[in-house]
Amino acid sequence: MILSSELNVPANKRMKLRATLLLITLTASLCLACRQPQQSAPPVKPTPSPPNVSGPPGFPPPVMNKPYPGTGVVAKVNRNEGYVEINHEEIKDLMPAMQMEFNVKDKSLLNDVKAGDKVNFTIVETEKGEWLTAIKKVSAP
Ligand SMILES: [Cu+2]
Repeated sequence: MILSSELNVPANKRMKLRATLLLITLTASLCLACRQPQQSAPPVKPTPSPPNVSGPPGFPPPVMNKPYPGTGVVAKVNRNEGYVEINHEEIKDLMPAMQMEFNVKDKSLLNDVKAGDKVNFTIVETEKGEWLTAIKKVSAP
């Protein structure tokens, strides 16, 4: 048996040799490890980043330029800025019940409604935003 110290190799080279052997051993065992059948949890599906036009949770993405009918009670009318705040019921396939402001396509739509009125209205989604395109008083408070 030949000991490494008996070889005519300088001490620093022997160290390098040992380090190399260690590296090879480590690499080999790592390779074996990665060939083992995977027992770990199933791969996690990548979560796609939500598109800008996704609907609220539980609702499909809004269909552009499709009229969505809604019902609610007017909370506030702002004719100068052209919006109306409505406490609305669920708008089917668009959003759950909530109180929110809608910009109106035409400010004159707000001429005949005031806070407290129960209304039917129409919402249209466009690439540039959400518009209230029609509003009709059903009953006054
Ligand atoms: Cu809403």
